[in-house]
Amino acid sequence: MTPLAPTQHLSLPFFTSEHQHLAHGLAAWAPQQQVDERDDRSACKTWVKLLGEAGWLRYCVPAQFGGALAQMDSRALVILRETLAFHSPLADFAFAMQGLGSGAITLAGSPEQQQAYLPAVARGEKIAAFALSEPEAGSDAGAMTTIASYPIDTPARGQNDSNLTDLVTLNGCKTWISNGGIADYYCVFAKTDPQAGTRGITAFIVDASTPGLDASEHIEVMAPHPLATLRFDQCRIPASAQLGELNGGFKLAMRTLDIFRASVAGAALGMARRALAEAVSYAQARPMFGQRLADFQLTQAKLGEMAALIDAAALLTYRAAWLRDCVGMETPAQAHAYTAAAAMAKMTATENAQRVIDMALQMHGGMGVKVGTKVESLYRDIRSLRIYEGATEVQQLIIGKSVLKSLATSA
Ligand code: COS
Repeated sequence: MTPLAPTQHLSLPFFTSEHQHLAHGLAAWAPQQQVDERDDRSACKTWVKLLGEAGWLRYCVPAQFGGALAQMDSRALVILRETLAFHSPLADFAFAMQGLGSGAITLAGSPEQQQAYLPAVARGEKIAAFALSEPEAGSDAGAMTTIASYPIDTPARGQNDSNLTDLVTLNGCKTWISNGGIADYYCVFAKTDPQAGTRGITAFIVDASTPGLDASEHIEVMAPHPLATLRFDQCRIPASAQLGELNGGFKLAMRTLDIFRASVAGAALGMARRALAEAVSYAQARPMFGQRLADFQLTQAKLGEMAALIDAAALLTYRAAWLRDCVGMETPAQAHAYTAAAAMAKMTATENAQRVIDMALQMHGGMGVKVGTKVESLYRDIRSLRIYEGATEVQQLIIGKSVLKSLATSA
């Protein structure tokens, strides 16, 4: 029987009664869904449809465009991802990518772009994707080489809006793109001023059916989910597809990733909580040397360590989400505090979850490595979270820079 996602932590002062209501509703809904996940692409589409129909995707966009809340709420995102990941990491993936793939439109889209994409994302009718990484530009996102060229003499959007039908041409390659191949559109980041480094990148919305875009190269990974390489070959889009300011794409990508960083920590937390639940139930049932596995002090010590690792990650995760929701990011000091807190949460929650899941697997003995057991799949599911949306090493860098900056300021 599937265990219920724990909800005791919702009494912490980070959360309101609305968050509690959301968590209880989702914790009851999630185990009732039966999705055959053997084909990750069709399963992901099914999850998007189910999540859309049940209204959970409405937390990915603001109320003005069909969302559940006036503004995106980090604590709600954390609760949603934690609870979904507890039940199905693929359901969490489907949810998260709707948010990440629409986040830049929420932050910087024109009213027309927001109206054209966000309500459909919230209903699960359009599948979204975020295309930043390239074969030689992962952590170093600014090193991307995909080029977006405006015809000579054609102003970019915002400079002269009468030229919105002029075409921008994309050439290059994006890889590790989640939802690649099943998405209806991609938020693509490309160089518009190749000499200007991170200040020469612009975002564009590219519909999946655009000629010159090939998303057919599926990448197989250890925890299957839709992932592809995108190739742009003379791919022409209207200038009206420009998302946000010309050459403002790098900051837009960073701001989008910032919103979801705390929620990646939430997903890791959900997987770690599930591993602990599996370990406890196995230890209580498994007879060994005339008693139960749970009666051994060695088992109790491990369970204690797992619980503490989870709580440490949870507190950092909820703090980061609370900072964004309740303190805000209006001033540079606030934005700086949140960015560092989100990086700490993402790093700690994903690293701790990997340790917790490994301990749970070890406790299961041979059963832990048997394909099809929950801890075996969690062991594969958690691994990529330490890499994507800013690897642990990138989070260390962000935190380190922040420490230097704060100490220099206070000295
Ligand atoms: N919000 C807003 N602006 C930000 C920002 C943030 N979170 N982080 C950086 N910026 C701004 C900086 O303020 C700087 O602005 P100016 O040009 O006005 O000075 C600009 O962006 C460049 O910042 P920086 O010099 O720190 O850029 P780096 O190239 O050194 O990159 C890291 C820093 C490594 C932190 C960044 O590239 C990063 O986060 N990489 C990970 C990318 C990632 O997550 N990849 C996975 C893809 S999605 S699965």
